[in-house]
Amino acid sequence: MALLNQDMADLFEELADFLEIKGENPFKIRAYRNAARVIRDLGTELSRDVEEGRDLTEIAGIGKELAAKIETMVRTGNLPALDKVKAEFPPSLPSLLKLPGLGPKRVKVLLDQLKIATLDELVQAAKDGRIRELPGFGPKMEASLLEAAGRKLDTTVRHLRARAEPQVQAIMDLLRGVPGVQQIEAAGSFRRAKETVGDLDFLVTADQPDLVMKTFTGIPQIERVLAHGETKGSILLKNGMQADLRLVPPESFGAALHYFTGSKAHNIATRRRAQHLGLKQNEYGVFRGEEQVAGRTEEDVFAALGLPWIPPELREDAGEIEAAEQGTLPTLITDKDLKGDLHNHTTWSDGAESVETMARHAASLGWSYLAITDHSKRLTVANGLDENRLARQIDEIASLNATNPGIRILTGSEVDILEDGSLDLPDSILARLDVVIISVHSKFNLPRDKQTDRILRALDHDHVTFLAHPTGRLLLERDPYEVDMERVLDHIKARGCFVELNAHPL
Ligand code: DGT
Ligand code: CA
Ligand code: CA
Repeated sequence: MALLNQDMADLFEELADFLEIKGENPFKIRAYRNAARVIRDLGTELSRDVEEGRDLTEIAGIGKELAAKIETMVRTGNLPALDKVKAEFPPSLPSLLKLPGLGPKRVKVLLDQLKIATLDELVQAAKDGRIRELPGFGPKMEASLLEAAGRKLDTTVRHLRARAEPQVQAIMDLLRGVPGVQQIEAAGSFRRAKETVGDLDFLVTADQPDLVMKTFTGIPQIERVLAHGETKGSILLKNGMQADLRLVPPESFGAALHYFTGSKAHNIATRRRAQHLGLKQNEYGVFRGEEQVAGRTEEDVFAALGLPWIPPELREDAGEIEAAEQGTLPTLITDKDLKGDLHNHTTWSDGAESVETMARHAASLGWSYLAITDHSKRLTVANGLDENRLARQIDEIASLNATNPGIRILTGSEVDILEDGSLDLPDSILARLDVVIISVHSKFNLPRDKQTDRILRALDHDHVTFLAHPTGRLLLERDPYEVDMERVLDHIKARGCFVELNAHPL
C-alpha cells in the first residue's frame, strides 16, 4: 500500500512551508502548494495511477518534476526533497507550523528573531510577553498562540475522524489482500463513529497470522513499530496516527469485536449485566463456568446477555443497554435518509462551487431540496453578501428553478449574530428568504450570560429558521464558547425554530 493522496498533498504542503521558511523562490513554493491542492481534489488515488502506468503530467498543474516526485512517494513512501530541507531545521518545527495562526512566515519570524523552535519555548516567550512585540503578531495573537500551544502540550494527540477514515480504509484494503485473512474490522472509537479518534484498532482472523503481522508492521506509511508480538502489534504512522492490530481466533471474533469497540464504560456495564445473569464476559467470549456460550459474532454475545445487537454509535453507557432491554433502541439515521441540505455556501461567498453546480450535484444524489445560504456582509473575509448581492442571488436562484433543475433550490443566508444580538441583514431582505440561518462568528469569549442573552435575542427576530453550529467549537482547535445551552434549546423550542446538527469534519 502506497501513500494516500491526502498524505502526499500534506508532504508537498510541508515542503512548501519549509522552503518558505528557508526563503526560497516563491514560484517554486506556489507550484508545490498548487500541486497539493490538485492532488487533494483528484478523483482517483495517485498510487493506483502510478501502478497502472498512467502519465501523471496529463494532470493539470503536474509537470515532469512533480510527476517524478509523486512516483518516488508512491514507491518509497518518502519525499526526499522534504527530508533534505527539514534536516536543516530543528525537528520540532512542524509542531509550531500546526498551530492555528502560525504559517511559515510567522514561524520564520519566531525562529529568526527569538530562536523559538518548540512549543515549550513558544509558551515561555508568550508568558514573558515577548511574542506581542514581533512584527505581525500583537497581544491578541500572543494570547491565542499561548492558548493553542498549551492545548497541544497538555492533551494526548487525537485525530479528526475525517482524517482517519481514508487511513482506516487503506489499512483494511491492505490487510484484506493478505492470503488467509477471513475477517477484518476496525474497532474502537472509529467504529463508534466518534468525531475524533485517539488510535486506530484493527481485529483480524486469519490462517497465517504471522503473515498478517508482517504486512501490518511493514506498511510504507510507517514511522516506527511500537510493539510486535504474535497476536498483537502496534505501529506509529508518519501522519502521527497510531494503529493497533490484534489477531483473534474465529470463535472469539465477536467477543473481541465487542470488547475492543468499547466504549470502556459500555463494556463495564455489559460485564456487570453478564455477572447478574451468572455469566462471565471477556474479550474471548461469554462463559458459563468453563463453557463458552457465545463469542463468534457480536449478535451472539448480545443475545447471550439477553439483548438485541446495539449499534456501535450508541455504546457509551448512556442508556443504550436499558433501551435495548426494553426494545426501544432508536433507528439511527444514515446518509440514505438525507433528503436535502439546508446549509450550503457557494462561490458567492466562501464556497468552492457555483449555485448551479451545487444544485446539479444535489439533484444527482436524489435529493429534493438544497438551500443556498452564503455568509452575510459582516464576514468580509468570507466575501459575505450585502442586501444588494443577496437580492441578485435570489434572482439567480429563481431563474435556475425556472429551468426545472430536478431539485428545489431554496434561497437563504447564514446571517451573523452581532454582539448585541441583532442580525447582520435587515428584516426586509430576510423576509424574502426560504431559510434564515443565524450564527455566532465573532466575540466567542463573551461571558456566559452575555453570550446566552445575545443568542436568545437573535432568536427573537422574525424569519429565523435555525441556529447553526450552536457550540462554536472547532474540533481539536477551538473550544466551545461559554453558553447556557439548556436555555438556548428551550428558547429555540419556544420560538418554533430549529438547531443545526453540524456534521462538518471540524
Ligand atoms: P480512543 O482510541 O481514545 O479514541 O478510544 P477507544 O475507545 O478506541 O479506546 P482504546 O483504543 O484505548 O481501546 C479500544 C477499546 O478497548 C475501548 O473502547 C474499550 C476497550 N478497552 C480498552 N481498555 C479497556 C479496559 O481497561 N477495560 C475495558 N472494559 N475495556 C477496555
Ligand atoms: Ca482507539
Ligand atoms: Ca487502541
